[in-house]
Amino acid sequence: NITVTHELAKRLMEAGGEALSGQYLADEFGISRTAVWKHIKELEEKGYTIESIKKRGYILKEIPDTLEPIAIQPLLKTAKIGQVMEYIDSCPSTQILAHKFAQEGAPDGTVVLTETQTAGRGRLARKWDSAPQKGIWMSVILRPDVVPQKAPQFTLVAAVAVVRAIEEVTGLKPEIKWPNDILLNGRKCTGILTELQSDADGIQALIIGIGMNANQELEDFSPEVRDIATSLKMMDGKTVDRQELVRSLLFYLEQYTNLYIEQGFKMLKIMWESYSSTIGRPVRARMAKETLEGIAEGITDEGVLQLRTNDGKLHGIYSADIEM
Ligand code: BT5
Repeated sequence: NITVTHELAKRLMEAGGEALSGQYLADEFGISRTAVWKHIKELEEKGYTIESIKKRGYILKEIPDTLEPIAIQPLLKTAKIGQVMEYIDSCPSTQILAHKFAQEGAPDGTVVLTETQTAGRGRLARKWDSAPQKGIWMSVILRPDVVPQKAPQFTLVAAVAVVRAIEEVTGLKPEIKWPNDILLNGRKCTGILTELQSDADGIQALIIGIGMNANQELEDFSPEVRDIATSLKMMDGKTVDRQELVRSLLFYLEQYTNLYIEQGFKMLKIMWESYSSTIGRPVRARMAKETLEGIAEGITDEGVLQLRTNDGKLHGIYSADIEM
């Protein structure tokens, strides 16, 4: 059954290249050595490369490049986020799926992952380009006990988590463009979309969508975004381990959402500002009804952008597209 295969993959991954004997595994799971062998075959059919050495046992050599839970969860360092993981090869949008799962009662911390989206979306119904197997297209369901007005701050908290994960896994140094873009060399490598399910009792669920360009080449992007987008691989020429990236991202997302819920935005604001490419710079903020130009002076404790126009007036910007 699936849980034994899952557990076996976990043991092999944790063994970190050491051999585990068939007898040891059989004893651990209370099954026969033949049954262990069958589960090994099942993993091989999924694309795992497992070496079996006479008298010593099984060594995991390679894991397929997939975002299936079985490849991610064993080494996941979180208590909550990602403990439940929904995976689907292809879907219109993980946001749509996550909304549905949330309505059906999916627990706090449920993660939805896919290899490609046919109708990936950004803010204001804009399209999100989601090349198959090249990125991380993910939605996280959170059920924090906070008022709906705080929802936009989760975008900023998630942005800090994204930057930390990219730094940790690749060594690259991304910047945050308020409110939801992560940039490398001025090009967008990640977008964040926070949506809300709420009623009279408050927030039922927050759906945090994260789209991260990992291993695309320029030609993997649609012509519309080729001039503005980049991937981690395009920055340093290295194929990034998407599984490690997801684990790191979920780890920091848990750390920082906990910090936010326990202590508010104060600490995170300091981190956010240190990664920001917006603050202290002249910017143009395009909003639904007007466009303002001025200096982005900072963000408030609520995450509202403070923009000072040339006439000296300070404006609080809640939502806009920023041009620099
Ligand atoms: C965003 O919107 O940046 C939020 C993107 C969220 C995507 C994730 S993927 C998993 C989850 N499921 C979904 O369906 N969505 C979430 P916004 O700030 O509105 O930016 C959208 C704009 O970014 C588009 O109009 C394009 O100009 C540009 N764009 C589209 N795809 C891109 C890509 N892959 N990389 C960089 N830029 C892109």
